[in-house]
Amino acid sequence: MTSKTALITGITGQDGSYLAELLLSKGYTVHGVIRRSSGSGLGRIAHLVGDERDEEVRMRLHHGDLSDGARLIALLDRVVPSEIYHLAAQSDVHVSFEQPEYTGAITALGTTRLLEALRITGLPARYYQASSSEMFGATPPPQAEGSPLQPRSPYAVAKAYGYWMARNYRESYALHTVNGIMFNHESPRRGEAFVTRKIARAAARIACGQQRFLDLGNLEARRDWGYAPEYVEAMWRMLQRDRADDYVVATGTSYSVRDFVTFCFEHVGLDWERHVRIDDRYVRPADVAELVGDASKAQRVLGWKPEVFAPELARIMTDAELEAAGRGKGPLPEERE
Ligand code: NDP
Ligand code: GDR
Repeated sequence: MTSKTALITGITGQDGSYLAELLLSKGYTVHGVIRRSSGSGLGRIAHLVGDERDEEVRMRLHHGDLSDGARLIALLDRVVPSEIYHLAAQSDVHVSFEQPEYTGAITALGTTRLLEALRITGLPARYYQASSSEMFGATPPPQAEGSPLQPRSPYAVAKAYGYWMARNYRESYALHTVNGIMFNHESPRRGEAFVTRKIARAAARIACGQQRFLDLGNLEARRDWGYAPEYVEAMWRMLQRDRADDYVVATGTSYSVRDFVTFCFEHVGLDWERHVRIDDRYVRPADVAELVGDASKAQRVLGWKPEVFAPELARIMTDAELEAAGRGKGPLPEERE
């Protein structure tokens, strides 16, 4: 067990919730930054939140926002973390086409605000930057640490900026900054707008008679989908190394959106072609055709390797949705016998 203190931005998100669990299990005191008006609420971390007055409670939440640099400085001053995990972002690629300026203000400049807070406070904390495979964009697979960044969305451009800022602060000010270049990772806690969760949820709800159709965009896009709890373990391992470096984290396999649909629908015994409709609203102005990560460096240096691949991931997510649908309202009225 450790007496380390970690600060997590984006603690209410998918990764933040798994990372908080992991760090608490290792004995860390965990401080999380939450927005006063959270997009996702405290649902994913409700089971970790205790009575703040209790000295034994090792998780604390603080209001803050990536748009507010002064608050980030005050928070670092107060919390004095030994490790900072910067996970917060406007993380939805599709939304980034609708809100490119906001995405830049939060996902790109929010990173600079936090790095500046670290530089100004002078804390010797290690810093993790949630970089993304989306940065590779048009670069053909397999993508590794040295592959060119050719981002194809405002989100990816913002992440590429954050990636370079983290490297720049390492080189200019000797800050211990680490980029985890994470390929897609999913779980039952994935946001509902992301394609895997949307598919798993629809398959389960259709099987339970609670929904009829699933509207999707590009079925041909191929992604390297891994399991989120394994990916937060890689984040932690990166910060335990004395040398600050950048690592790709991926499964090395790719499947199409159509494949993922097939896995989920087959799992509930349905023919997806009877339920899936193509809707142009979900087609992006530009999309990334295929991502397949080469995580051999993470395997060699961090001893990290994936255990869960897309077919099993689809089953895990669909089972979770079946359970949720079972607790739901039941079939649509007109479908009841
Ligand atoms: P989520 O979308 O689930 O979570 C995003 C988090 O950021 C939420 O806690 C959200 O808070 C917070 N946030 C958003 N805007 C602000 C803001 N202005 N100020 C403070 N907090 C804010 O993302 P994931 O957990 O899936 O991903 C974590 C990080 O990793 C993100 O940076 C993402 O871009 C990146 N990434 C994710 C990958 C994936 O496959 N999941 C792959 C590669 C990178 P709220 O609850 O208030 O909305
Ligand atoms: P992505 O994930 O853009 O890779 O970003 P998402 O699940 O949104 O899309 C994956 C692929 O599926 C196609 N697609 C659809 N996507 C959504 N969301 N909804 C649909 O209806 C739909 N139909 C087809 C998309 O066009 C795309 O090709 C995620 C986020 O978590 C980022 O924050 C992270 O950096 C990257 O993964 C790695």
